[in-house]
Amino acid sequence: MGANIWGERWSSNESELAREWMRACVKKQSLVVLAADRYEMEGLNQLLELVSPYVVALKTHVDLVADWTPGAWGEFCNKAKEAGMLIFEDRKFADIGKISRDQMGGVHNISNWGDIVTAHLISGPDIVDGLQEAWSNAGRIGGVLLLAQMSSRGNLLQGDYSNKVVEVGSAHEGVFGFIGNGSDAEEIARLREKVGVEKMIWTPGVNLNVGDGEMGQRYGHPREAVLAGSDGIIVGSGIHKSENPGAAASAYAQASWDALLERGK
Ligand code: S5P
Repeated sequence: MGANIWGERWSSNESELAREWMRACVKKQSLVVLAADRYEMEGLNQLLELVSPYVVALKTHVDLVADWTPGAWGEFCNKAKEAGMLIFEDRKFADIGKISRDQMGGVHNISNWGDIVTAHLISGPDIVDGLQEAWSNAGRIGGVLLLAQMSSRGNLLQGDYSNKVVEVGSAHEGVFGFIGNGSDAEEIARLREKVGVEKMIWTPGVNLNVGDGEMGQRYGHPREAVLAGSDGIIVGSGIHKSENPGAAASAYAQASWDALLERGK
């Protein structure tokens, strides 16, 4: 399943996680990654119930949850997995390899439940090895999304730095893909050209209402992002702040899926 829709992206891809992502997208006819930025377990659980059929990956900021406990979190993650979602902790690791590895443990024990994490490459490539070692020690597989671009105004992930992230990340098996700037289709298209067909590009900064968001956030349209090369649209407030999160998630799923079909690979 997936060959007709993802084309070469599917047929030439050997990454287990990438294939799992592509397969799950086809099953749900959606490229939606939900940024579940709610700050209490009750709100998170409610949100999950409303949006499950339309969401393919659940993006968390575990340290935002005020009433977090290992038990409540474990149940929440299990529900998401049962509903066919990958779990993506957007931790934006940036430290040296061994510390990043150990930060996958600690209080939140991310390596036990996270399938994907974000990292900056600012400290060098060992960060990817460190994160992979943590998954390996936990007996699990996982993938790193490197920040190659960002959606926020004035960010420094540009030019040579951005290119270097793609160069190093593309050659590393532990890298699932890259974060691109969903608010700017031209930037995504340039990123896709450098990334090639193998690695994923997931894009935050998308909203059906394009324009400026809170505190320097910027939004582009999900359709434009996918047509330009995004494989996963990361949507936060467009869904969790909507009066009807289920209907909103369905609309984002439809927009992303239609755009993927239009893109043709
Ligand atoms: O460049 C980035 C990278 C990320 S991962 N810009 C972002 O906004 N994000 C994340 O995407 C951010 O941490 C938040 O959880 C989500 C966007 O949320 P929204 O409410 O603006 O859609």
